[in-house]
Amino acid sequence: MNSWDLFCRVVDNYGDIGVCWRLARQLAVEHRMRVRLWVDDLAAFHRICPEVDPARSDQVCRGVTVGRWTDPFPAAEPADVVVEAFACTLPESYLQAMSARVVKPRWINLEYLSAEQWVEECHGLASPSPRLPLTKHFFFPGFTERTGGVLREHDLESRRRAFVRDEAERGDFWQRLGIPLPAGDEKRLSLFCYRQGRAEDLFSLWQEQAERTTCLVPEGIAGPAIGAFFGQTRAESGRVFHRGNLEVRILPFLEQDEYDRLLWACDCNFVRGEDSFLRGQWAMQPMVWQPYAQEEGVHLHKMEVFLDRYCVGLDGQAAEAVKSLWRAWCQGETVAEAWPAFRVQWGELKRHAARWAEGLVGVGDLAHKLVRFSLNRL
Ligand code: TRH
Repeated sequence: MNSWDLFCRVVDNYGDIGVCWRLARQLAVEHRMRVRLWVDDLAAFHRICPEVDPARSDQVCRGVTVGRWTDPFPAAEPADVVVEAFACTLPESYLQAMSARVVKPRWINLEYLSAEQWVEECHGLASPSPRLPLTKHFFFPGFTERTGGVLREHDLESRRRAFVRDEAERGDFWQRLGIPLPAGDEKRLSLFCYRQGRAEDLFSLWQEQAERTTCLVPEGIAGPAIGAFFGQTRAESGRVFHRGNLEVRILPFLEQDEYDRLLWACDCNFVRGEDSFLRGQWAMQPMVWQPYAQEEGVHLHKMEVFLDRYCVGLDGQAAEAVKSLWRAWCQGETVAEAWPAFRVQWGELKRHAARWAEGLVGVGDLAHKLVRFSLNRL
């Protein structure tokens, strides 16, 4: 079970490729697997990994072979283990090649991360193909030991700890971004969100706060709010806007490991979707999550079940502050009241974030569990 093919379709945004790229790297580096990652949109991939050349159909990047997923699909010998990320539907010619193998490949569908209870029951279920001699297994990431766990590189926490303890390393980081070191009472926040969040409310509160606030926004995010609040139509990377005690800086989209450092370096992080959401948890700072919007408010339910888990052990007021802010932020309601209550709780929320992350280690690393699953369970 040494060769792996991972298939990723970039639906929209960066979560699909973000998760697949982390997993591919982990399988190659930590588990010494031969990994091929098939991606249909190399331009999106290039934004989180600038080493990937969108013009090349076949390349090796950090130990992973990256192939362009074209239609028709190129002739390729199937790997021992085939991971279909997020039900992306394998190319027919590749499925036929899998069927033709004497020893059939392990075929695993990697699902989205969810805190819902049913995930435990569905994790590992088999689905025999009605027309081919192949069986697909469902692998569900999740927040309990009985799920597929969450992605966590073995050295993640040691790298994070070294970074937060080493002033010089943090200084180098800010310098690379072209941002001065934080001043005495300044607070830094990263803001990665969808359109429904009322960022202009936050800007309005932060400009009036006694402390200085620097808000770091990836290029292309919160554009309308920035435009409306600062009266600017251009918000490309490198621009800096001021009003009152608030400074908003537009960052280029960062390489994935550099984005992790941003989360470690900020006092509070607004995260979204799946991958930044998890990285926000490993950063051990107060965070605000916006799930990816789904029909009929399914995402709001997912947020509530996560909140139920996340708030265990938080004192009543702090838990209420988290819930109120996340709910308002996700539903596009004003955060004018919820923000100050949340800000007051930062000390408690930071301690809690560390406890939460320590507990999360116990659910197991997804890449490790996936390797075991491919060997034992099928
Ligand atoms: O981009 P997203 O909104 O992705 C979403 C979700 O994953 C959602 O579940 C999925 O259904 C949908 O896509 C199709 O948010 P997410 O999951 O946080 O992914 C962003 C990725 O981009 C993550 O790997 C972190 C990375 N990133 C960088 O590498 N550099 C950056 O500067 C930023 C802001 C993000």
